[in-house]
Amino acid sequence: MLLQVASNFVEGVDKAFFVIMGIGVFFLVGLTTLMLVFVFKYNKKKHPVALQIKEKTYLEVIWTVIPLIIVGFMFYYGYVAFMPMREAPKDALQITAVGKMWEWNFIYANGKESKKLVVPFNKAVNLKLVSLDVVHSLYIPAYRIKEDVVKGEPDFMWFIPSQKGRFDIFCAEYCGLRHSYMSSEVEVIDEAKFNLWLSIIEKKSNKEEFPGFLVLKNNACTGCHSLDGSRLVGPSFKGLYGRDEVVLTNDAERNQKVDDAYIKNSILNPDADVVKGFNKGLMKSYQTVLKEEEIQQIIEYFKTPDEK
Ligand SMILES: [Cu+2]
Repeated sequence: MLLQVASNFVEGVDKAFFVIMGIGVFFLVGLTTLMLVFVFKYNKKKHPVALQIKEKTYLEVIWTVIPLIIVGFMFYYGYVAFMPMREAPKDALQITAVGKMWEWNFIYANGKESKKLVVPFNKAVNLKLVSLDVVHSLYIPAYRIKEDVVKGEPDFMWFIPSQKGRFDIFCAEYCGLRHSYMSSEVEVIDEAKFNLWLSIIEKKSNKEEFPGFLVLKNNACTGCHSLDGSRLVGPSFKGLYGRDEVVLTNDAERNQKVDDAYIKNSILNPDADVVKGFNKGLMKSYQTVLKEEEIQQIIEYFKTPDEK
């Protein structure tokens, strides 16, 4: 088999695709050939006077009815493949897929969260699609399914994985600076193995239990500021509190120790003191987004030392 059949939707979508492509190729070749034949057969040397044909009703009927039948064919195959996608079985495994700038998070019924989508082999899975910010699109090419994820408008997509293994997940709707990094994967495993995996809920580290950490996560701060020291759009949060930074204030370089006042000011006026080596104008002010209490929680979170 040329193509892997990794989900229950592969056959229908591929059939519609090849029917439409087949018709397209047929007309590309047919019309091109016919044009060349006509150029040769009816050129000016052989036919100096053009023949005018007027009002041939049967011709008009033919070139209306035949294309109608052809597009009817295309519609039929598309419809037959598409309709089952909108009817999820009632007993499907429910998982919430949360998209935010710029990562996917999969939340299971027992509260388990995972960055990759782990599902049992040959069981129907229903993903509830939720966005926390802009429009994303969950796309699993191997399964031939893709659905927009829009904030405030929860949607769903479902599938039955018919092959074990790992398959790519992409975000297929341009959603900002790190859109191209917004990928994940589906991992299809045996049901017994899946149940074991599902039952193990990793304990969060103490630091992640701070309310400030939730504030940072829910506002997608960690999309631009890493927690592990790696460089993203803005400076990393790792070891932030007490660090000496070289900042640019009104284009003048100066040293700044990261303290309460500096953190607060950087949240409210991000462009006031920009850390050297990073760009101005990329972060919005959180003046109207965060409450004073939440800013204090963030500062408390930064104050706690990193665990080893
Ligand atoms: Cu996205």
